[in-house]
Amino acid sequence: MRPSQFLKITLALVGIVLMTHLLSPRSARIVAADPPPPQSPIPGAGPIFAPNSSEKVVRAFYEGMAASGHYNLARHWEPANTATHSGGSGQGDAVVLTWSIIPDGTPMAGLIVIPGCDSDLQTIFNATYGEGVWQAKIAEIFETQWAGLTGNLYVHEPNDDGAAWPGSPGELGLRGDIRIGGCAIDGDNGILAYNLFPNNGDMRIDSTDSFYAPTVLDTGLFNVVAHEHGHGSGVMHVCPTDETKLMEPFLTFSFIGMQHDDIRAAQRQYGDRYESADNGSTFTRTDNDSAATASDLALASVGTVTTLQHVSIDDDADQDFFRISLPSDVILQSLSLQPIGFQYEDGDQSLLTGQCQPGTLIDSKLVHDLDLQLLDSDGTTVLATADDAPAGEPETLSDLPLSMGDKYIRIYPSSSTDDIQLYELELLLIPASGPTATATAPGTPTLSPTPEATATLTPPASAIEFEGLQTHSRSSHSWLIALLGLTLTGATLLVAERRRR
Ligand SMILES: [Ca+2]
Ligand SMILES: [Ca+2]
Ligand SMILES: [Ca+2]
Ligand SMILES: [Ca+2]
Ligand SMILES: [Zn+2]
Repeated sequence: MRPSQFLKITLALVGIVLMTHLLSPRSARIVAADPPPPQSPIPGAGPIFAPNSSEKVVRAFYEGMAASGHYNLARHWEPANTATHSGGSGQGDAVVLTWSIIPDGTPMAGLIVIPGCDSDLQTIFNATYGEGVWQAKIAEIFETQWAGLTGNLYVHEPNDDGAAWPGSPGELGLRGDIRIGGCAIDGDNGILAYNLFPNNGDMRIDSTDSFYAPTVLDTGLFNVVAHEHGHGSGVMHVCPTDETKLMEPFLTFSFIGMQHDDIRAAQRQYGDRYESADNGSTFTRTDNDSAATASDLALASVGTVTTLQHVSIDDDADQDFFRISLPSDVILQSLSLQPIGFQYEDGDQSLLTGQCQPGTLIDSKLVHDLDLQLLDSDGTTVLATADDAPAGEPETLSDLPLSMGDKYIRIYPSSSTDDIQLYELELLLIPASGPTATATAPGTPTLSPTPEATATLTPPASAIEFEGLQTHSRSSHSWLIALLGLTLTGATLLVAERRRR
């Protein structure tokens, strides 16, 4: 998800132009307020402002809203209101969302101070980015970015009947849950796009804004749409505006896509990608809160580290179970659970002025004290537990022989904070037994130990030591045997194997 160096350079130039405006005294610290809660008489909508938006523009948008409260997270999608009716409606539950692009000419109703207009997004974006190009980028935002970082599943609905926008519910074969269109909002800069909250989710892009140029496809357009769908998933703006979070009110080119705080918000709502609603064409929600609903962990080959990133315990009740299927006996060399986070300021916005309020310093690494267990194939017998480390510190299991078959990794919180803790998991398995070398020494070898015992090789994590010589791979083992003039047909083993020190 990182931009190529070329893109970074190109877009940095764009960014500099915009930064000049951002730093002007009038607009330097103007940020937008949280949109109204979903129960407001006016449908809640979250905008994103160009970096050089004037205070007047931001104020006008928010003062028109009948806000009565604010939240870091707005409403979670309810599956009953989606085209597939799939997923869960509770905090941390994944949902299935379909998305479509409305046909040009579809009337888009206005919002507060913004007049309505007819969508011209397809004509303008086809000319700007090329037909199929920007559509593929939007698909990537849903299907790779959002689906990759949450439990949600996104399905492109190729049809859209041009029904009233916004607020026509998704229906399979007819239109998506999230319907994307665009037409003039406020000319260049100011508002770049806005999005309605669940259970509406529709997106309106300021198609006539000169912000949208071919050079911003992978950064600017990506961040606009990924940010707007944040609102469409029920995630509010976050402060301060220091260009570290996608859900800040102003667009930034400092990164692409969701950052740490954004991932926390999104997974708090919909769980991590292993808590997925994706179960093939039936869209049955799968859960990994027990061994029975464990997620299958695709193991790297034995001897190679398997890493899981961007996963989380999303509240005080979440547990994550991963099934590993061992085709043979192995040794668990290490299984490490690392809490992920750091200290940063987390603030809200004024509902009236759109200004960012002073935040509180939080440490997202210390939310939960996470613990780790390894369970046997019955899903209940505990083979090992690691729970000594406090919040913020890793838990590790190591040097554990495991018999072939299913085993379960269980991650769980031992603390009761109702909040999200991101973590990473690292697993390294090595063979329980490697190739056995048997050979007969010619002459009168001076071997130590004496060529009686059988030694086991466990490459590549081990080394071979023989009479002061040390080698580090299977091939050098063969070389050593050849060097010593040994034959492999003999009955007596002579290679002493020892772990590399
Ligand atoms: Ca605009
Ligand atoms: Ca989880
Ligand atoms: Ca779980
Ligand atoms: Ca712990
Ligand atoms: Zn926004």
